[in-house]
Amino acid sequence: MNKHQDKILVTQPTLPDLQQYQKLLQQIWDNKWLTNNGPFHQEFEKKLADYLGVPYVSLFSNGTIALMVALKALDIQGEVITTPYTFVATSHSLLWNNNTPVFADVDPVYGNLSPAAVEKHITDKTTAIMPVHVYGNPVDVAGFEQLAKKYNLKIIYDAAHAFGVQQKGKSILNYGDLSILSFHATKTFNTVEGGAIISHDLATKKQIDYLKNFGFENETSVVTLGINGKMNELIAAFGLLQLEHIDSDIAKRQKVADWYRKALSGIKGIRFLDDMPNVRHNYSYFPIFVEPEYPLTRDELYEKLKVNDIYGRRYFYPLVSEFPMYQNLPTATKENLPVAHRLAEQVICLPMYATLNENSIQRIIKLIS
Ligand code: T4K
Repeated sequence: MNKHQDKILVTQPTLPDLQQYQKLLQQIWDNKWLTNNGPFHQEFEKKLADYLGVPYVSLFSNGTIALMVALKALDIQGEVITTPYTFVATSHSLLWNNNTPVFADVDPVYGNLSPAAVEKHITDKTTAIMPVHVYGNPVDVAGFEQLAKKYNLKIIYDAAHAFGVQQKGKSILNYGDLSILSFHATKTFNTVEGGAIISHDLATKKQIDYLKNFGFENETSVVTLGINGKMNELIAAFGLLQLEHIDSDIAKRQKVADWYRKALSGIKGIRFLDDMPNVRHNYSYFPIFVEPEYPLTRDELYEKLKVNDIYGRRYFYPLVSEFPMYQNLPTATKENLPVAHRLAEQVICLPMYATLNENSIQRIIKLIS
C-alpha cells in the first residue's frame, strides 16, 4: 500500500463559493431574520419548485422529519408496505408514526420495490405504499399507480436519492400522493442537512407547512399535532447557491459513471447498473454487485479497497429487516425477501462525486480488475 496516496471516500459534497455565501450571510446578519419562513426560505422554495418542475415544495430540516410529516399529513394508519433495501430512515418514519412496516421484495436488477411483490402483501389493514427510488433510479411508478387505484391506497415516495430525476421529461416527484427529498451532505444536491416534501395541491402544502411548524395556522391557532421540522435561513441561502451548479455537478457525475462503466465492462462477476431508457439520472451513487463468478467475495473486495484507502460503502447492507426493531415482523424473513438479501450481500457503492477524477477511478479499477 502506498502510504502517501489520498483517501478516496464514498462521496464528497460540493460546496457553494464561500465569498458568494458570505454575501448572503451578510444579508441575514443585516435583516436579523434567521428562521420561520424568512425571505431566503421563500425564495428557495420557489426556485426549487421551478428547477424540479413540481407544483409545491415544503422545505424541511432533513429528509427523515419530512418522511414523518408526510405520513401525518395523509393520516396514514395501519400497515404500510415498503422495501427493506433502503436506508433505515424509511422504515423508522413508519414506526415513529405507529404504522406497521410490511416488507416486500425488490426487483433483481435495480433493487427497487416490486409492485408484484407488494400486491401479495396487501390486506384490509394496508393503507399506503412507501417505495424508494433507490440510488435515484425510478421505481415502476405506473405499476404502483395501478395498485393504488385498485386497492385505494396512498403512495408516499421516498425520493431521498432522486433529486432532479426525470422520466420522459417529467419529474419523478410528480407521481404518487407525496414525495420526499433529502438534501443531506452526502446527496447529489446538498444543503448540509435538509429535505423537502413535494405536494400537488395548495391545501396539502398548507397542511404540511402547519405540521412542520408545531401545527400553527396563525399566531393564536394550532390546528394539528405539529413538530418542528423547519429549515433555517442560513441553510436556505446555502441551498440557493447550490442550485446554481447542480446541473454542472450532475454532468460531472455522469462522466464519472461513464468512466466506471467503460472500465468495469470486461470484468467477470462485477455487475453495474445501466441508465434506464428515457430517464434523466442524477448519478447519486455507483453501486456494483459482486457476483459468484468474481474471484473474491463482496466483503473481501470491500476490505481490499479499504486497505488501499478506497472507502466504498455497502449501501444497503444489512437490510433494514435485519435490525432489532424490525427482525421480528412477520415479513422480515429471508424467505420473503430473497432478492433483497442477495443484493445486500453483493453490493458495494463505489466512490461517486462530481470532483472524482479519472486518475482516482483508474486507481479503484486497478484494485477491482
Ligand atoms: N431515505 C433514504 C432512502 C435515505 O437514503 C436517507 C438518507 C433518508 C431517507 C433520510 O434523509 P436525511 O434525514 O438524512 O436527510 C448517510 C446519510 O447520513 C444519509 O442522509 C443517507 N440517507 C445515507 C444513505 O447515507 P452514513 O451514515 O452512511 O453517512 P456518513 O456520515 O458515514 O457519510 C458517508 C461518507 O460521506 C463519509 O465517509 C464521507 C462523506 N462525507 C460525509 C459527510 C457527512 C463527507 O465527505 N462530508 C460530510 O459532511 O449515512
